[in-house]
Amino acid sequence: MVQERTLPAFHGTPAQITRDEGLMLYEDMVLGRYFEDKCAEMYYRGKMFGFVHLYNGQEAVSTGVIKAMRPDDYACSTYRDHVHALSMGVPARQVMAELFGKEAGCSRGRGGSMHLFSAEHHLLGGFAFIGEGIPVALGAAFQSRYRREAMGDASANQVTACFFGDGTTNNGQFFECLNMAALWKLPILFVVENNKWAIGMAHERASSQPEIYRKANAFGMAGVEVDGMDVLAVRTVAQTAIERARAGEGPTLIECLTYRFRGHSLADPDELRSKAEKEVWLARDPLKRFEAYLLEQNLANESELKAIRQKIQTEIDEAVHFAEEAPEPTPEDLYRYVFDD
Ligand SMILES: Cc1ncc(C[n+]2csc(CCOP(=O)(O)OP(=O)(O)O)c2C)c(N)n1
Ligand SMILES: [Mg+2]
Repeated sequence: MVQERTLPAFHGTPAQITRDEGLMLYEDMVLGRYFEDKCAEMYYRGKMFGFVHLYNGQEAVSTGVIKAMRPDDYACSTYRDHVHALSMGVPARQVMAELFGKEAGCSRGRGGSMHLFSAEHHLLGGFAFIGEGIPVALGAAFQSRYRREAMGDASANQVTACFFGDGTTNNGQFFECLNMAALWKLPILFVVENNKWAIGMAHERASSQPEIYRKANAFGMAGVEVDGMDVLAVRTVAQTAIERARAGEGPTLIECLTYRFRGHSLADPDELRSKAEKEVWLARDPLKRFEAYLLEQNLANESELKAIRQKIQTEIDEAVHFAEEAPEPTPEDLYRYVFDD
């Protein structure tokens, strides 16, 4: 048996969430999972081009953090961005159309899988370069504080969630931005999705201190590790961090221990990770665990959960149909959106 850094199973109590909250969280996780499964299918059928990085296995992080935020809060993603976009409320059809390179996509078909963006849904972008989103998120958090305190706009109390991977925490931008965020007490959550691997590099081989949350300490920042396969555990930690950020008490570094169920991208044969390791983590599937919790706690019954799954499947089939039918960008528009009109 491989030794894995996991946290004890989270024992939620019925009072912890309401039935409506439970169903909302479940629906968001099913949406993320089914959307990605459909992407794999479409990619292998030659409908999408370039690199496509899926989020299967990590759903509890996106749902746990983003669904604890307000709709006017901000999120910044990486190239593994489809599910963050969906949790932020970007319609599945707009995300799918973007992956198909269509004008109706959330980035007008110019971005593709790694560059989802929606001003309307406060999604600050997916970024192909690792760590590139961290200073962008820092800027979003800075403008909230600046508008509120320097410009007297009392409504400017938005919080920003910045997602990135374990490998990315060895990049300079991570350290620079943590320093500034702590110094200026910015309303930001640095959410590390520690899935143990950076393409084919094992986290322990690349990091002098593999317990990433401890790095917060160097900046006088709150740091916490959480079971990233447990949506309620993530949600609880996120709620505390969001409250702290909104109250002007500064940032939090949240390390979510999670795992990706597929290769790094759909072009990766995924031959480096051991079968034993994969089995340990597959047994902790966040969607299955939460489903069992909802049933055990009598927050939902099997037929209600099935109805949600069917509803989401229909939504995704419809998104594919929409993306297939949507027009291609026209050649005359090749230089549009390159510079601000
Ligand atoms: C600045 C930069 N350097 C290198 C790369 C190549 N690269 C793409 S993904 C990746 C690994 C990132 O791993 P991690 O941060 O753990 O995220 P994960 O893929 O596990 O979600 C690297 C090094 C890149 N995209 N950008
Ligand atoms: Mg990783």
